[in-house]
Amino acid sequence: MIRKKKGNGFYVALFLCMALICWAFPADAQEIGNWDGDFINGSPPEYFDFPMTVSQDGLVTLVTTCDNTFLSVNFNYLDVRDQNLNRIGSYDIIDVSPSTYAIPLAAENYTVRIGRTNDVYGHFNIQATLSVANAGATETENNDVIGAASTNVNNLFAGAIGHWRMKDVKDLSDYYRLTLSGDTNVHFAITCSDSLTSFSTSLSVKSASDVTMSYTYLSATSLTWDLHLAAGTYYLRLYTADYSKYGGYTITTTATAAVSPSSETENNDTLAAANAIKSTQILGSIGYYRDKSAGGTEYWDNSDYFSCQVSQDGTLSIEMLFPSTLDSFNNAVSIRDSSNTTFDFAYVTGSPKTVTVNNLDAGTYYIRVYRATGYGAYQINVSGDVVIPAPKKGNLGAILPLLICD
Ligand SMILES: [Ca+2]
Ligand SMILES: [Ca+2]
Ligand SMILES: [Ca+2]
Repeated sequence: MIRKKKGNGFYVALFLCMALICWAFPADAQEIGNWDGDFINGSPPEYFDFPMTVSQDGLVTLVTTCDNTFLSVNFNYLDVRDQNLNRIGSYDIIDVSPSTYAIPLAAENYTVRIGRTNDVYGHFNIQATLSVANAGATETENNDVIGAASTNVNNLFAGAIGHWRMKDVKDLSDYYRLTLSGDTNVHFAITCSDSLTSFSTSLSVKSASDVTMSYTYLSATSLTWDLHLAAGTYYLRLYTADYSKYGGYTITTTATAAVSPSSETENNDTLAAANAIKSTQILGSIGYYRDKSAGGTEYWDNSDYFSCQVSQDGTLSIEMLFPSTLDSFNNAVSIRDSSNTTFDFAYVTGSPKTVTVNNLDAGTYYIRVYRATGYGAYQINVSGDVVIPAPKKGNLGAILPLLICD
């Protein structure tokens, strides 16, 4: 028989078929143990131990098949033991064959013990299978406390909680670090196992000092969560307070800068900390949530101050453009003097909004954006008799003397 050499097309097709099969039929539970033994009527041993390695967090199912002479409602048991041979959680009574027992276990080494306490006897077989909680897990255990938080590429936070590690010890808490370089609209898309959904399972955003700033519940297998966070380092914590809950979860993060480039250097919340404008166009953002423990007195960015120089008998005019998320009679933009007295203001409603003050003495004046509700980016176009300082010499300044020497 003449065999034709298969072209690349064949392998591409084969790969596509395999990919389709894998997609259509997710990896089944994998066998991690298959053990046999015989209890002898009236003679030892009274139990058998089988080592079992769990490679990833998941649900381990133990199916025991045995002779009728071993069946009992009182005199036999099957359990999983930890590294100290202490029983973890509950156990199975084998009163029917086959008998099924499932227990969520973390990645560890365990011992499966089958035993008897009376003269039940006969042959048994135990099959152990592992159904991995999250094949795409990105967490690095042990991440139970804030100091051990994982940092993940692209802020993809995927893991599992609720699995036993040893007697009386479960993985109930996973921490992740999230660092933002500026005001950011953060969108979390969360999926989790049905066995984990609960109003006792929470996802919280925490400050660097481990104080909960906001939280949501994993009350459904798919949900979204939107936060508006200021620059800083935050921590995400997955936690379940319900011992019956376990499973995998995946959180994908979409982080969108509120404004880029920003004209602001926070914290600019007071007149004394005003940002001197470097251009007649100001780009800023307000209403973003902060980690108060990292400095500042308020959780929210509620005030932005900018300063500018106006020439003698001058006019200062500002035009503010803003999105609907900031549009409110609770928010205002104003022009102020150096004693923080308001000359004129406008509510942040119906973008764009203009404020103009005339006949100013030469000096420094201030623009204040104040927000009580909402969040978002804004643009302020400054006009009138405003003196913008020449930009500071950067690298050019360092190069110039060399040119002169030449
Ligand atoms: Ca975990
Ligand atoms: Ca701001
Ligand atoms: Ca501010």
